[in-house]
Amino acid sequence: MAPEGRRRAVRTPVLVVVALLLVAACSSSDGNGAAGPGGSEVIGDPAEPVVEAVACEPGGVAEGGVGEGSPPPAAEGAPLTGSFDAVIPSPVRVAVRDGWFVVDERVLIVVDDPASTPAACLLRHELGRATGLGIGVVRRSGPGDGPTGPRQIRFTTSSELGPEGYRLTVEPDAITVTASGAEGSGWAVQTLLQASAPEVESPTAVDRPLAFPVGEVEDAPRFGWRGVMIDVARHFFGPDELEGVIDLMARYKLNRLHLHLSDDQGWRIAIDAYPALTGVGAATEVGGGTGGYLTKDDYRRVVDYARRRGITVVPEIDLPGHTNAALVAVPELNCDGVAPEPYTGTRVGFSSLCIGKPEVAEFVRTVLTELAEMTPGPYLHIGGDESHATDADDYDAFITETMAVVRELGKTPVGWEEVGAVPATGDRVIQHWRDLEAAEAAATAGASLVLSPSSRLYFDMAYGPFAPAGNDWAGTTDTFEVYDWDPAALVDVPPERVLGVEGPLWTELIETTEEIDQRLLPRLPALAEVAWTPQGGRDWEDFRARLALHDERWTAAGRSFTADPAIDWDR
Ligand code: TNX
Repeated sequence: MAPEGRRRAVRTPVLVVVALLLVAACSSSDGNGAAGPGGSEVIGDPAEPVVEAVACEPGGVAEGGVGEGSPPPAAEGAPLTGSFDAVIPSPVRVAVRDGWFVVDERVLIVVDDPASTPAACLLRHELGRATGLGIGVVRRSGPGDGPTGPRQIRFTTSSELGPEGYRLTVEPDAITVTASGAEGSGWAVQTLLQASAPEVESPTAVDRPLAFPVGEVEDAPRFGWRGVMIDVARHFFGPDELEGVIDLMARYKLNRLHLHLSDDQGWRIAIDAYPALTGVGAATEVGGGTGGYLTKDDYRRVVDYARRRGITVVPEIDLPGHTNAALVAVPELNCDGVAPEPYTGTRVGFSSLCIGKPEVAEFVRTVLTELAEMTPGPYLHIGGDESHATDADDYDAFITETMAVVRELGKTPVGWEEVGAVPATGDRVIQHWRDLEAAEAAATAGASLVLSPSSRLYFDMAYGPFAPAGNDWAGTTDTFEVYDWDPAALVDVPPERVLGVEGPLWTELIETTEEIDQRLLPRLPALAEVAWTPQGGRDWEDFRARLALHDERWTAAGRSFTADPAIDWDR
């Protein structure tokens, strides 16, 4: 959706120029690129295109006061450049040529289709942060080419490119992004940013101009589900930390953020009908810390921040096990009506809602209804893992009923692989983590699969002797192990049953953003290439060489990472 914005529309060439000047003026005064108060439309020659200044939404991709306060620094000297050669995930086709497109104060972003506006605003925002420039964004419609002149970055759409696909053409004086829709436009922006110098990641303006290399990229993903899961229940992480993870996911074209919002140790999402869930159930976490939770506004903020970067949030309420925090907060969910003690250890499989009690059915329906209301994405994850304290027949009945509730709410149910063993019909997504046969049986019975094999993709596992911190029940997992496998060869099911892959980060042992970054970097880019690049286009040696150039980017962004010795970081 195009952002709501104040716009000024014009229909003559002279007024086009006026509009562009307005954009420039407003960019430097309010730091946000907003045109002045609008609504006045000037009717001119109908053969001319309409050009409207786009006000990128505050609080989203344009937050942070791009170009605010002091004028942009004098960006002088030789431009800082990058290359298409080190892009991760590896694009389907790259043609590198000589030359550069320099980002300077003359650059104008032109959007032909409102679907590309979020991508255009994201580019403006990212370049504004690193350069201090308040780059204008305008939207063109009607006949003709719109604004003429050099230094344009133009977004167009074409139905010829597949889902999420894009073509990116960089020339010394113009950049063209052609995409099938909003997602592809956004991924083209990420490719551009990665092809720029590491300084593009700087939180503040750098004093040399940035430049994009000349060349052409054509690209589309292998899988539609390219996920990361963050467990905010074992240790709580709030909107700022989650936005940091989203930034990282977006750079590497990952598009599903699975939020594990409840577990034995804490309940992390506000539900109006049960204030005690957060009033009581959020006050604990592993190790005895103070916990925390997302208000509904926090959650919406995270969902929106992700959406502007092409990422769908998949919220999970883990049911009917992993529910000690809910049982503490809402005593009637227990068979005997007595709340258990809060739990701050790391055991699993000991808690269960009291299946069959009307209060439990009402609780589940109410919680999922409130969650669905604030979730624009099509999925609700109902957990279903390790319900060892639930009777087997009760489990089947509960899961069948809960999947029906999710569908009534207009969403597709997602569950861990244990859910796949429940005889069921209808759309459902099963997340494999340990038992391949269970996942294959679920797919044979009609489910779609997301593959999170714990021995390869569990980011809570230690890397190896060089970085021993972490869980180890699934073995250690270094970057090579994350990278070197084919999801289609893992499971014996028709290829269309595999939606994609996801790397879960369980947080029993993780307390800080530094630790999150160390667990995700460099394994997250390896996951991203597994998810995006066709199998035939992937090669460990080639990936290793490209990855070795990314540590400068993480450092420029202020992030920690794990120096896996398989990578020649000093090259
Ligand atoms: C298993 S994977 C779990 C989680 C733990 C994780 C630790 C899964 C569906 N359940 O509850 O946090 O192991 O690695």
